[in-house]
Amino acid sequence: MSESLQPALAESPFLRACRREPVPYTPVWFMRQAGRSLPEYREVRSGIGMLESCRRPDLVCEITLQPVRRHGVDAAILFSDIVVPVAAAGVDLDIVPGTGPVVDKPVRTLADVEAIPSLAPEQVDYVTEAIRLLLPELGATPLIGFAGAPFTLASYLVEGGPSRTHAKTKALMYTAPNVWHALCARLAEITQTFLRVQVDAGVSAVQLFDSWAGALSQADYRRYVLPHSKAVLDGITEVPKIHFGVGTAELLGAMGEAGADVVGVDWRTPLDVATRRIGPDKAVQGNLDPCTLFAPADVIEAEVRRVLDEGRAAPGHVFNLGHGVLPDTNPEVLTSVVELVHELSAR
Ligand code: 1CP
Repeated sequence: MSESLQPALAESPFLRACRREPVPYTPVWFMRQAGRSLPEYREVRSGIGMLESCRRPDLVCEITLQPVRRHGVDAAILFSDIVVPVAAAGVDLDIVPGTGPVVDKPVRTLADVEAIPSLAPEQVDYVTEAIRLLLPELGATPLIGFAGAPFTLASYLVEGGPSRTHAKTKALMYTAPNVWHALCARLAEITQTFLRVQVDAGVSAVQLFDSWAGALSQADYRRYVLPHSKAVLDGITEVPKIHFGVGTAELLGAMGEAGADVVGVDWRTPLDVATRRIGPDKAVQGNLDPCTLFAPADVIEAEVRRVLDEGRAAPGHVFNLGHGVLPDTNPEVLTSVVELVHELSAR
């Protein structure tokens, strides 16, 4: 990156909002902004498996840039997946089209946990290389690095694939807490290394996805999950940290305590209510319902206004959806939401 671009990057609306500083307009990006909603994504991915595409720096660079070019979003997110570091460490898994991550031998015992190797930074050299390619292309647009939090990763490893109830995961937690904590500690270490690689390569912020933490009561979250997520987040001090999960209304305060600068909120909790739960020293990110994008333009505009209004209660607001872009979303609607957010929030 050229030296002259660095001040503009540091003062970008996204990073200013993360730091709870005044912004010229509310910054916006979308979780899963790179992906199947974009025809240009489907084209470059055709015939290439998901994990393989995450390991090809040229493809990662191109796919990460696509939504920035098309929508003019205020941040890019590295194209990867939460299971990439676990696969890089040597766990036998695949990302199956239409399903998601599938693990060959689910983790159930202490021996299974001990067989999960650590991640050596060199095992994800392709991530460093992709970020090196991306930074000059992005200029003053911040790049967000990310990883999966221990609970959400553990769920895939214990269940063997996506789960609605996370029943096997919770059963392990309750019946063999020593195995559970050993598993989360190992995953926290892998996640920590993966985020460290991205920060060292120059990402401007990180997001820790604990997408499925909302399946837990607050008491269980605090007991079984928070210490491990906190260990991950405490290890990163150089850049703003976003912490996100779905259905986490009752966990928002605790997720902030885990060490986030910005707490991601899904569409179920209005941002002013979320702010009261999180406290005045953290920014919020969210929270338009991804399904709103299938509504007529006047409904979308009213909802964008509502989210912006409720977001004013927070000391910093990064506009986003309440969860990822759904694959059949019309990309033109996403572009129009970026324009609307910028227009309606201009100060
Ligand atoms: O643009 C971006 O946001 C970057 C790309 C990205 C991110 C941030 C991908 C690409 N995956 C992720 C994170 C991720 N992966 C999360 C956390 C975010 C969230 O809650 O949505 C989770 C839970 C996963 C796991 C995963 N990987 C799923 C969900 C399965 C389930 O349990 O419901 C799926 C479908 C995948 C595969 C995947 N990851 C990414 C893409 C584009 C795809 C689809 C690939 C394909 O179909 O070939």
